[in-house]
Amino acid sequence: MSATLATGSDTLMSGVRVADLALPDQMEVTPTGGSLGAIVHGVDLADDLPGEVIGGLLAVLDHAGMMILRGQDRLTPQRQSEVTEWFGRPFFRDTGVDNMAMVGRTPVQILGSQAHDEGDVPAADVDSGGDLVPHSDVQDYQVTPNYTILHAIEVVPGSVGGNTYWANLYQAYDELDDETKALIEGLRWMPASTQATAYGVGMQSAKASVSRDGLSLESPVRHPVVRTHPVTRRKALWVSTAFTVRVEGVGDEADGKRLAKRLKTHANSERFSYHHAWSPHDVVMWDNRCVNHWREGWPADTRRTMHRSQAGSARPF
Ligand SMILES: O=C(O)CCC(=O)C(=O)O
Ligand SMILES: [Fe+2]
Repeated sequence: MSATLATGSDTLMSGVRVADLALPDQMEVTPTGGSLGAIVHGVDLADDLPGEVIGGLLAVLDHAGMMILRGQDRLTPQRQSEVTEWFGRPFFRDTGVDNMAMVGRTPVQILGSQAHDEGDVPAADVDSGGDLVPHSDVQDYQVTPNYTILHAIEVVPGSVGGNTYWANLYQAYDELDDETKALIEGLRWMPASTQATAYGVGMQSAKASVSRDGLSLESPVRHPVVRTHPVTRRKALWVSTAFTVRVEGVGDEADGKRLAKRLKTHANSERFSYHHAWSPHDVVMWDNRCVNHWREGWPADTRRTMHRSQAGSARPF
């Protein structure tokens, strides 16, 4: 299989070499050697970091698609929310049917199947602990978050589950045949509605809205099948298993669903993916504009807690 876009010893997912980013000496950046991502050493996010280090982190993430910083045990939720703001305005779901649980009053979300034991969080508004299929975040919205940040607080051994996977969607696009590239150029897809998405994952506020208004499946949102990244200007095959219902502009609805299915199957090919087995206080950041992610569930009697934040947003093009 073509490995032209996989990361090499000095090459990031976008094709840019780490050396060409002219990073400050303090930062040590190692591409994972897999299909995307880089590991960053020498940066403690809790420190008062100089601007060139923060700028370096932003540059690495834009070119690596995903970035791992280990051992961030001094990162408080408050500091995570400040770090998140380096990447743009914090992003929150806000339609009223899709509330997510927060860490107390700090604007950082909590993902963890046990969170409802610990306070005033409605049980159904927290993570179910189940498998999540490949997606890019919040594709039920027209304006979607650029970046997601997870800080692992409690983890389960990778052997019992809870591993997270990411996929390189530039590579997925590049490996399409020319005929398919020509077919999908300029096409758009319709995602699952926010109400259906929130209802599907069991959020209380969505249940109330569905019992009042019924379940509306059609969404006004349309996204490009081929998304261009604003920094690297590379093309990504931007479809997801969780959200992409049908492609429009190719025959009837059944044809649109068939094409969506074919593209999703391709985007989910194992060779595009990289997986991470979590340790406590790993921080992983990813770029929703060019990678998909998914994760394995974990046993109900074990605890896994993530602090999650998102920043920056744009209308995909
Ligand atoms: O729990 C995880 O590892 C990832 C969950 C997820 O899809 C997300 O945080 O956007
Ligand atoms: Fe996600």
